[in-house]
Amino acid sequence: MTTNQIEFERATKVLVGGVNSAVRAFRAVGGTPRFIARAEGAYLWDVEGKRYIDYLGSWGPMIVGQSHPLVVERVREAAGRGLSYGAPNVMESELAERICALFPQVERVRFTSSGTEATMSALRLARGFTKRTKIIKFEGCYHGTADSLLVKAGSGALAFGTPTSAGVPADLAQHTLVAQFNDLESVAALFAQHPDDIACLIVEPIAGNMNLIAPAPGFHAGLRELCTRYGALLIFDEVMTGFRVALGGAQEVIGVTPDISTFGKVIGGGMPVGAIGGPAQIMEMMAPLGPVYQAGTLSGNPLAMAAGLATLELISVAGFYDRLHERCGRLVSGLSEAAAAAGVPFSARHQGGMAGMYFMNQAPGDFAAVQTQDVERFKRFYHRMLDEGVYFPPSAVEAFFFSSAHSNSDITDTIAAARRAFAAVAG
Ligand code: HOZ
Repeated sequence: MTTNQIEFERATKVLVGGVNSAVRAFRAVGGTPRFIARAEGAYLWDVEGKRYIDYLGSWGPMIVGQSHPLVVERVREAAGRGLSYGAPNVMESELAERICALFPQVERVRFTSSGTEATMSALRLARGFTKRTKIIKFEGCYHGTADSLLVKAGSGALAFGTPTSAGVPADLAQHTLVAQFNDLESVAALFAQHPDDIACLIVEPIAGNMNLIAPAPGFHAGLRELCTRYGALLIFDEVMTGFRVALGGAQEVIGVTPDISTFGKVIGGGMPVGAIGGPAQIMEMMAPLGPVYQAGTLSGNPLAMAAGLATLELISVAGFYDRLHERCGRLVSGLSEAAAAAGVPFSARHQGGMAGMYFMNQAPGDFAAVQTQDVERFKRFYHRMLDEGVYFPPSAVEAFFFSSAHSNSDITDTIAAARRAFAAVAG
């Protein structure tokens, strides 16, 4: 047995399925998960000492690469001043000021410890603010594991064939209305059916949990118009896209302003964090100013704030996102060319440092289309790439992530490995 296999067997005896987040168990690709011993720059090393080029990036946060010296230094300094206070610290205000400056409609921020907590609290806030019960989400969009949002969810839930989780009471699920991404008619029909009952519509503005699905032109403008017309709040879940596809998130790319935004991942620089942001009028419905209760012992944790501030400093340098987009584009084009050379039906696309690859000829535009890719071939490709020392997210319905730490030779090496892997899985 390999050391990874030994460690997985050990883990399965004490951790559910051997993991602490379902998608890590490799069920969607088969085989043994790699146990990571350390990470630096663009690389991960497993417990066997094998090095991988890291396109998982902890599912998004590691936009400046792993263990960036500035981030580590700031976290060390913060740790020296205490790990958690359960009382205010100045870094919370500093990070909130940065977010408010970058997102014009965000006047107030509430930090949480995870993206799940942020989206869950955003729903409660929207329901409290509008005094309505129902929400709209999209099939295949994933917003973490709050009960109301685990209905027709994407990501791990989708990969494992349980997009609607057991344990979500039907009484609650009935208030989650499900529309189709990039299909405004499906949204308009729900609003027409429930004109006075919909508190909010939550959407990943660039969907990243049914692989990466780009919004069709006018889709978000249409959502904005419908929400305004029916008095529902528009929530952009930017946990994945925020500070990842552009400094101002997907809303900067798309040019549509939501009522509430949720953030996570990059703003914690790899530490556990989430945030809700919006206009004061809405946000101040939250405790201690308003009746919507929201709280958390570790919210605004000093280490997470320090890591987030350092990461924001690094990504705010002029030209950062142009370079990230250009270099990620080079990788994506190289993958497409490698697939074409081997005659493998394949497509790929990217925005900033977030990308999608699809084992089908044309990049999909909706949930139904992404289901038609050749998942079996993806699985074989996935393992070939792992053998080659390239670590992509272990599922055909996940996006992958590029960082400023990836060098030209990382890109070249990845494309060369892909050429061999595509050749092996052609036919
Ligand atoms: N948002 C990530 C998947 N797309 C979360 C990863 C996880 O579930 O661990």
